[in-house]
Amino acid sequence: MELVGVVVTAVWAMLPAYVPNNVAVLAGGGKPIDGGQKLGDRRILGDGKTHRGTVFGTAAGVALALLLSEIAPTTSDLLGIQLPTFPILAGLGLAFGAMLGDIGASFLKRRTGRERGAAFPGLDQLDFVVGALASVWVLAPGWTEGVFTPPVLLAVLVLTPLLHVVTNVGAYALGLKDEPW
Ligand code: CTP
Ligand code: K
Ligand code: MG
Repeated sequence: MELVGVVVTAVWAMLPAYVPNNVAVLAGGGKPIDGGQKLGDRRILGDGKTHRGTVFGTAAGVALALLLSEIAPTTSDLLGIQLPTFPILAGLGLAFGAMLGDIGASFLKRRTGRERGAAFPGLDQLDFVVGALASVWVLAPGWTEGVFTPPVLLAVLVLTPLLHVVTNVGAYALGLKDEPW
């Protein structure tokens, strides 16, 4: 596959994992997942991880996966690149996995003494990628191995931090997010 094909496939395949965290920012609020509980003298996760954000974020990612599956044949013809469709377990793995990765990162942030909203460079940009890839590999291993070939995987690892920085600075500039990370 040519470079353009690899890059387009990488972004396409990761879209259901990119959307959940951004939707959670818009939909978040209400009861925190950790119920306000602490581990030692710090919150388990903090007020930034809510049931509502997680449910709406996951649902948005799954919905996008279904939509992409619908338009995959037409888009593939248009671009001359064979784009994958998403079995339901693949969509769920990518979307919920992205949320899980972000939740796991908050757990680590609290354990390392970082308050809600504090930056953790590196972790902030890759937590959801690791969560999404690990989850989709567990839920849909055959699909994952077929789509995330070594070049596509490399493109994901290079492009995602860049896309993450751009989206979050954008959301901050628009006043949607409290911090630009
Ligand atoms: N959000 C949510 N539920 C999630 C993830 C995010 O409700 N599972 C919402 C919260 O309103 C959160 C906002 O999206 O404040 C921004 O997400 P994020 O930057 O991940 O959370 P932070 O508030 O920065 O908290 P943390 O330090 O734990 O990452
Ligand atoms: K985060
Ligand atoms: Mg944050």
